[in-house]
Amino acid sequence: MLLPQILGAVVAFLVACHAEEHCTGIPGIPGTPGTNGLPGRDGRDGMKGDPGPPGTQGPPGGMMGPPGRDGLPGLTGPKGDQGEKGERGEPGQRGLPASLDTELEGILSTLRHHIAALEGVLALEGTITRVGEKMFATNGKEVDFATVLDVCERAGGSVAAPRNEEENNAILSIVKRFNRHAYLGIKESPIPGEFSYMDETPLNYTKWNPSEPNGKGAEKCVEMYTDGGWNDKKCNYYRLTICEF
Ligand code: MAN
Ligand code: CA
Repeated sequence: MLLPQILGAVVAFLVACHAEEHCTGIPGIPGTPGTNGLPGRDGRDGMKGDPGPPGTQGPPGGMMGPPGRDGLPGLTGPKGDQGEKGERGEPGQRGLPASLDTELEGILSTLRHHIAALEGVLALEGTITRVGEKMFATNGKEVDFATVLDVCERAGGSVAAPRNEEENNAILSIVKRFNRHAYLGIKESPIPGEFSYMDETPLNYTKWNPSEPNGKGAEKCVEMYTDGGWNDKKCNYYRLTICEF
């Protein structure tokens, strides 16, 4: 109770007491105020506030990782096509004439000697014979004409074709040595009875046996008899292989 109120109460009491016969004692001084009570209940929710400022941007959803390491090398691929032939190189330096190069002369002399020795052995066996620039040779085998052609070409030569009497005799020496007929490098042209060399040039020498050629287109190859005479003959017989080089 505040001081003015307290004084009011005292005054009111004194006035009342003075009016009556019997006065009761003076009321005591009001006690001290009590302690505060417990906090009251929560009040009602306030009004909704304004929206806050936007937040900072977060990290992107699926970020790409760093590149991986290189893989192992692959298998070797197939060989490529052959390139085009290169241009011809510059000619080399001119050497000494063989006659002035003593070392080269020595080598040549040895080679000549060795070749002469080998030729001698083969001639002794009767498998080769030399006529001028030409050499005739046999392997001693009897085969059909197509095989003679093939064998001679593979050896780097061609089927023996006599261009004159001397060459005919050289081939004859091999025919006699093996006692076998041999096909010659001569064939019938599309005109029956007309014969040519394998390159189709006309014959410049012949040694037909009497009454040959008589095949009239049915005997397209030519064989040499053991007396050196020629006979037109079918190409599928087995005859001695003789090549020329
Ligand atoms: C066989 C064949 C012919 C040849 C005559 C010769 O018939 O060899 O090529 O002309 O004999 O009598
Ligand atoms: Ca004939």
